[in-house]
Amino acid sequence: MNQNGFNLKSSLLKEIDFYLVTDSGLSKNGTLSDVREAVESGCKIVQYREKDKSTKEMVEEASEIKRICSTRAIFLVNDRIDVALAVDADGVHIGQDDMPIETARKLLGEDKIIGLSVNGREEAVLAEKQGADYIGLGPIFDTATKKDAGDGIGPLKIREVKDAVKIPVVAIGGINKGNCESVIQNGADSLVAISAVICSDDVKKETEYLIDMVRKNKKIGQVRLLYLV
Ligand code: TZP
Ligand code: MG
Repeated sequence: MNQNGFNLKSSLLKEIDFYLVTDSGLSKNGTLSDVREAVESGCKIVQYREKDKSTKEMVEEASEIKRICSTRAIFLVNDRIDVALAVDADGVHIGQDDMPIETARKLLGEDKIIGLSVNGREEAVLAEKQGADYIGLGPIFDTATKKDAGDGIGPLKIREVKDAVKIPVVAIGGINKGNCESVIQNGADSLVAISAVICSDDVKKETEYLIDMVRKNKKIGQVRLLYLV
């Protein structure tokens, strides 16, 4: 529970649709503008991902993002536990080669959110066992945004992972308007689309489109389940 009485972990489970990840190197209008527009369009989770900035710059930018997210969106920091602690972010997103999750948990405490990147079922099951609050599964499709991401695993892998864990599964990597429906139809709780959103002319429009698409396809999935029962 944060100071506004907002239970972050339960809202993470219920409310995530489109998940914004920032990248100042790719952004057309700048990271702060991307965050502002996405949050105003209903995005409920933002991850600040910066690879080349100084720690000082990151702490300044992260405090501004935290202010924009306020009570409207969950705010996570990629990799940098120190930056997350410095600005009292809602949590972090870490990769397989970052700080071990148990150590991150000791530093951040039980109330903060920790997301872990995984590439398949085995890593997903381990992430859940180690206490991850959600997993980022990918790359689903080939992507040029993360040079060392490897080949796309394909949307069918989402179902396999989803069936193996209880925590939310966020799909990432090469997702765009043309392929996003298959991602949700295969069971992802949420999706990240970095370049498809922040390289576009209209971040608001892209965010709204993706949120609508996720909600619509989740509803269709629920109706299908009802008919199967
Ligand atoms: N992790 C796995 S793929 C990826 C990250 C950060 C990049 C996703 O970017 P895009 O532009 O949505 O393919
Ligand atoms: Mg990382």
